[in-house]
Amino acid sequence: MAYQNILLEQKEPGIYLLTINRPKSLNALNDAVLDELYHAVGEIARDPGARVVLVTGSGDRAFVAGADIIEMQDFSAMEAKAFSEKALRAFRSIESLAVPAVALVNGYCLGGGCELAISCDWILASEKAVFGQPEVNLGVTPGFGGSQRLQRLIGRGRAMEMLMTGRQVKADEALAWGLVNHVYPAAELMDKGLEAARMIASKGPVAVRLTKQALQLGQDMDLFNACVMESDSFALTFSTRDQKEGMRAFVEKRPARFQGK
Ligand code: DAK
Repeated sequence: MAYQNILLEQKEPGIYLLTINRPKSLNALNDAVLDELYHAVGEIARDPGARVVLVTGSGDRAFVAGADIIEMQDFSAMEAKAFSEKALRAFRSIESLAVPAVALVNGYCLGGGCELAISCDWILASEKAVFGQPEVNLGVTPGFGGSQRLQRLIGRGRAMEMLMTGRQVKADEALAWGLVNHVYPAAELMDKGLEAARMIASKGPVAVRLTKQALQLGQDMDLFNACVMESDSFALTFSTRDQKEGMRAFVEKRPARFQGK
């Protein structure tokens, strides 16, 4: 598929960069972007050599400044529902992607943009990043999972505050709240993202995938069953060549050469 609104590139073997590319609209998410995003994530999912995807926004002003208000303004309730479901499908595909997804937030990260970022596995931010859920300013609720994912990520009180006030949360506060993992000068964000991606790509690929799966599946399970599920993943890794190689390399005091098998 030829994309009009996103860029999908493989920066290095196994390392994908997915860029929302509507800089004139501060990368606002419209119907077409959501379709392309879903399709692109499917492409990555079908690549057995994929190791990690970095998700970012084009230009130096915004990650994504929300759902496209121009497109949404005249929606009927049923059109709004279809739009919301399209976003939920795309974001769920990132969340359930076997390999890790890391958001590189390079500017405004509002509404649907914040909902996209928190569908990734973690967030690296530039000092210019600004987070917010300003839906209440527009007379609507979040529609792309924000009210649910945000409270699971940063706790109920902080999520309530962001969602009830629409207040913009700057990078340093987002760091203190655990919304982002690290904050970097804007010029360093991409390099730091690639550094993290290389680190992930150098690890046992099956182990990385199963670890993501364990965290994703386990978060809504009771602790006992979640630990049983983790134990099964652990056991499964012992059927891989990577486990043999990883442990042999440790014993032989050399770097492991993983094959993802
Ligand atoms: N949609 C469409 N265009 C946008 C946009 C957006 N979200 N954000 C910015 N733009 C466009 C602006 O219209 C402007 O276009 P031109 O006028 O140049 O043609 C261009 O991007 C540059 O923006 P500004 O001129 O406004 O730039 P400033 O630096 O002055 O301000 C800003 C930057 C990010 C503070 C400002 O643009 C802003 O407040 N943007 C809107 C932020 C926002 O409210 N985002 C949407 C949040 S709501 C649902 C329920 C809810 C939702 C979806 C579905 N269902 C139940 C179905 C809601 C989701 C949301 O995301």
